[in-house]
Amino acid sequence: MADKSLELFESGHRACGGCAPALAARLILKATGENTIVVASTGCMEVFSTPYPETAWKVPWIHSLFENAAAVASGIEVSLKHQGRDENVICICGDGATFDIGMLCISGAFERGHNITYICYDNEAYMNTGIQRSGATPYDANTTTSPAGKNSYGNQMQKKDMPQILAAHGAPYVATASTAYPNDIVKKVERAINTPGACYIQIHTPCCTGWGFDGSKSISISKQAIECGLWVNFEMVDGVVVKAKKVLRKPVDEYLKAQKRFRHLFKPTPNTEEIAKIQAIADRNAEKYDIDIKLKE
Ligand SMILES: Cc1ncc(C[n+]2csc(CCOP(=O)(O)OP(=O)(O)O)c2C)c(N)n1
Ligand SMILES: [Mg+2]
Repeated sequence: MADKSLELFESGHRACGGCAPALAARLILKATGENTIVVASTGCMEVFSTPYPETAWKVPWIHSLFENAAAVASGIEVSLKHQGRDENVICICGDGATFDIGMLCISGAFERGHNITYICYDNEAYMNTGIQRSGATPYDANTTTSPAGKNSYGNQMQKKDMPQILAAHGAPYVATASTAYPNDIVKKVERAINTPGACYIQIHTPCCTGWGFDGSKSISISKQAIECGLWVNFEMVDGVVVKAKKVLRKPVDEYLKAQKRFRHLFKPTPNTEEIAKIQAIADRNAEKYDIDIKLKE
């Protein structure tokens, strides 16, 4: 087991104060330890942690393109295997890289079943290039390419279900996690690196700049997402959900109100019709993953 006292993702990088993806990176490396090679796609994390000639990574780290981290990781894994080496090969990539442009390479890597762990830090948009929507952007979120205004309530597409897509590839272990629960991230990454084959973890990592909230609130915002059911923390083994975090669910309103990307839903008065549609998404999640704590009558 890795020595968790080690800080393998150093402070002093250039992330925004309160950047949840940076916290996720730190926790991921606590789980993997030093015997690890990280493959990173283009995105905020790569940009803020590796401005040449500096790096925050104290493990071998490689960046190639926005779209091909899974292919790079596949090649590294095969090469290590031939050399009889046992480093953990992990991808740490944004949601744009994962849900959209990298899908082809990810699908291939999971089909071939490389012994890699692919981790998506999901900040729900293309943040590095100026907050454009991605396949992970939630319904009605305001982004620069799904602007809310007179004719639109923001992003009109539903968040793509990546965990289910990768489970359908036959991934032996698929999990979701959140920076609201740091120990849970560490445990799930440990489980993934110790499971042979291509495993997937998707971590909800709020972006204070892109979502519009004060950086001191990153953790409370992640908690609110779980408490209302818009984010569910679960684990799937061989395609079957084996665990999902139960909650005493609150309405989605407070979570939405806390972020500027949903501000248009409350001004000048609450748009009850649109908010009800978002509540229905949370209700569907709750039913699908059976997360509601039922109080005894
Ligand atoms: C082929 C290609 N298209 C577009 C870009 C520009 N680009 C760089 S990072 C990025 C967005 C990354 O989004 P995401 O993966 O969600 O990471 P985040 O910045 O949100 O952390 C884009 C569009 C690129 N580098 N390469
Ligand atoms: Mg992103």
